[in-house]
Amino acid sequence: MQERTQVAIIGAGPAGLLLGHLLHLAGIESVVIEARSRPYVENRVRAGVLEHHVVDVLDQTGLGERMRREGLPHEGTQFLFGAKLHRIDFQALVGHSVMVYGQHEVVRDLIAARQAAGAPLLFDCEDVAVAGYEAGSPAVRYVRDGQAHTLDCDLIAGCDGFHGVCRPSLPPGTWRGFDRVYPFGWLGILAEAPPSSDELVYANHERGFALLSMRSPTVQRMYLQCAPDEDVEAWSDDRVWSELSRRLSGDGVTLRTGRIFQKSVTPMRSFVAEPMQCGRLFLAGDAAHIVPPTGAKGMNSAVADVLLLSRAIERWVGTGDDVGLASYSAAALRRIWKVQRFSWWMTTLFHRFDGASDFDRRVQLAELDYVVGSREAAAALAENYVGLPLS
Ligand code: FAS
Ligand code: PHB
Repeated sequence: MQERTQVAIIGAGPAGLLLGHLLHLAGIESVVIEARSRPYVENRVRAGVLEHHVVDVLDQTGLGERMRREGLPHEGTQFLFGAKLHRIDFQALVGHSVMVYGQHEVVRDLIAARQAAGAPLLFDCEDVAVAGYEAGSPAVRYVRDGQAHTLDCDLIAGCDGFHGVCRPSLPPGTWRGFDRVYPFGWLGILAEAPPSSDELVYANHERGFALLSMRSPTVQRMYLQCAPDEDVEAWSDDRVWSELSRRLSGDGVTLRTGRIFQKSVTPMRSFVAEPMQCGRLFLAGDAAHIVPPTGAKGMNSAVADVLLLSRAIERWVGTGDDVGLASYSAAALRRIWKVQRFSWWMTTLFHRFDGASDFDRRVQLAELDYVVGSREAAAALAENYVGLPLS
C-alpha cells in the first residue's frame, strides 16, 4: 500500500514522539513508525532527570501539566565520598534546577498528546527499512498486520535508538563512529519504598559506584556499579540492599528498603556517529549517540537534537530555506561532544576502575574534593548537569 507524508519518523521514544509533537504544532504532517507495542514502549523504564530546557519545552508545548503535578523539582544533588555528604546547589550556583520525572512518564504524555491530536502513530511495525534518502526520494517500507506498506515522504527522521535500522543503513564510507566501552555496567532497581534522601546521592565508594535516585514519593530508583555482563539473577533483594547500604553508608544517609519490583543490568558506552545526516535522512537521539547515564544526559540530548531538527524542518517547509537542515549535524554534534565529555568525566569521577593504582584512586578523590570545595568548579559541574545552552 502506497502512502505519503511530509516527515516519516522512525521510533516512538522521546526523540521520535517529541519531534512528531513539535511538527504537529507547526502544522507539518508526520507519521511515527514504531517496532514495539504501545504497552512495551510506555512501560520501558529508563532515564529519570529532565534538564531545565526539557522542562521548558514540555511546559511550552502543552505537555507540562502532569509533570508539574507528579514530577519532583530538584535544586541540587549530593556527592558522597569518604563517608561524607557534600551538596552541589544548582540553583545557587547557576540559577537553574532539574526535574525528576521518569522518561516513561514523558513518553506516556507524548503518546497521549499524539492520540488526542489524531496524528498517525503506528505500533507493532515489522521489517522497517529506509530508502531513497540520498536520491531525494525518501521512503520507508514496513509491514503491519501482515500488510506491506511504502510511505513516501519529504524526509526521514531516524529516531530509532542505538539498535535501530537508520544508522546502519548509512552507506559505508559516508560516516564514522567514535566509541568508548566502559569495563563496568549498572545494576538498576525499582523498589516500593520512599526515597532515602530528598535529593539524588552519587556515591564514590571503594567497592564501586552507587546512585540513590527516585521516581515518586513511594518509589526509589537505585543503581550500583557491576560487571558489564553481570547476571542479574545472581542478585537477590537481600544482596542488593546489603551492597547498596555498604556503598551508601555515610553521614546523613539512611537507606530505606522495600519490595524490589524491577531489576536490570545496563552496560556503559559512549558513542557518536558523524555526521548525523545523509541526504534526506536525519538521525536524532540514541540513533546518533549514546552516553553512560552517570551525567543523566541520554534523553536530554535526544530532546536537544529534536529541538534543533524541528526548527530546521519548519524553516525548510515554511520558506524552502534549507540552511538549518544543512547545518543540523554540525550544530547537534557541537553540543553532543560537550555532553559526551561531561558524561565521561562524571563516569571517571565516580566509578572504581579495576587496575587503577593507589595514585589514581587518590587523584580521583582529590578531584571530587576539589569540585565540592571550589565554587567555580562546582558551578562548572552544575552548568553541565542542569543543561548546557541549546546552541
Ligand atoms: P529510544 O531508544 O528511547 O527510542 C527508540 C525507539 O525506536 C524505541 O521505541 C524502539 O523500539 C524503536 N525502534 C528501534 N528499532 C526500530 C525499527 N527498526 N523500526 C521502528 N522502531 C524502532 N538515560 C539517562 O539519562 N538516564 C538513565 O538512567 C538512562 N538509563 C537507560 C537504561 C537503558 C537500559 C537504556 C537502553 C538507556 C538508558 N538511558 C538513560 C538512555 C535513554 O534514556 C536514551 O537516551 C533515550 O531513550 C533516547 O531516546 P531516543 O533517542 O528516543 O531512543
Ligand atoms: C535515574 O533516576 O534513573 C537517574 C538519575 C541520574 C542519573 C542516572 C539515572 O545520572
